[in-house]
Amino acid sequence: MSYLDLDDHKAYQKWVGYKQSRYELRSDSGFSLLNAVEPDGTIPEQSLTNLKTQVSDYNFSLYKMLGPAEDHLAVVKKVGSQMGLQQLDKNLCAREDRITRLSVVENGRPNHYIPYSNKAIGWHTDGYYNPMQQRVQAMVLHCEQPAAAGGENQLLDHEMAYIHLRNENPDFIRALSQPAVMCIPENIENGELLRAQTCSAVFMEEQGHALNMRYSRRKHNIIWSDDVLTQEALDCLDGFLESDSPYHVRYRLNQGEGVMCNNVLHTRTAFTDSAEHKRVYYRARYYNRIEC
Ligand SMILES: O=C(O)CCC(=O)C(=O)O
Ligand SMILES: [Fe+2]
Repeated sequence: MSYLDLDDHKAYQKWVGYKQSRYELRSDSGFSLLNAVEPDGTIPEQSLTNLKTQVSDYNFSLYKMLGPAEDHLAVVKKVGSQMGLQQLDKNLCAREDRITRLSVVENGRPNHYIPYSNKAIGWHTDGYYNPMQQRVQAMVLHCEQPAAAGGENQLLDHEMAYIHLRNENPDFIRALSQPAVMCIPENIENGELLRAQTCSAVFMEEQGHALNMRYSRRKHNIIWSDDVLTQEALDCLDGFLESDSPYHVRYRLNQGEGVMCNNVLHTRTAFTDSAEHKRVYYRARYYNRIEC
């Protein structure tokens, strides 16, 4: 039996109680929001324990490098692998090693994708358009350099969104667990098929014990089931995402800081670059989860 089983109220209530007790720890004075990483990307033992415990509790955790990195890309790779992340996603715009450098690109191919602009990005989980067999289950987002202004992220444990919806109406979970509730049309550029249409559920159970979420608040280019329940579930989810719940975390990454997560919901605000402060982030997406 699982807490994700809609008929198992006992397991569900126990899990909700557990999650809440873990969230209470975040306001303790000893709570470590930023966990140390060495400048070469090595994670000290105590830090690794903290990071893993936090990912197990909240599905995300933050780190901070103890000194300037020579090579941020190498750090991201190393940090990911110490968290047990190996299966990197291939992405249309990723460099050869499959980790994407995100910065404003004035000219060039990725120009029309929002991540490569200075625009805000709404609530989403990464790779919501990937084929099901290439589901993104974890990611690392790392700041090499913050913008001159703006570019803050919000993070929200997708399990808290699930709990909010299920408490409102368990049928919302049923609707959003339909295997084709969300369809992303194919991506064709200059007559070339870059990605076939993909349809999937929003909520799915992974390996019998973990929750994965595929979602984007973008209205453009997503076809949702048009039944009433799905629409109501989406309204309820939108309302929660736009609220200021105790589970929403707002944070602007400084140089050498990053987030590692089991693909939680996140956003970024718009930003302004200057000549000395051009925002550079790295984004690594993985097909496996951070297991603790
Ligand atoms: O630039 C950021 O802060 C986040 C980017 C992001 O969420 C994405 O590219 O999926
Ligand atoms: Fe993202």
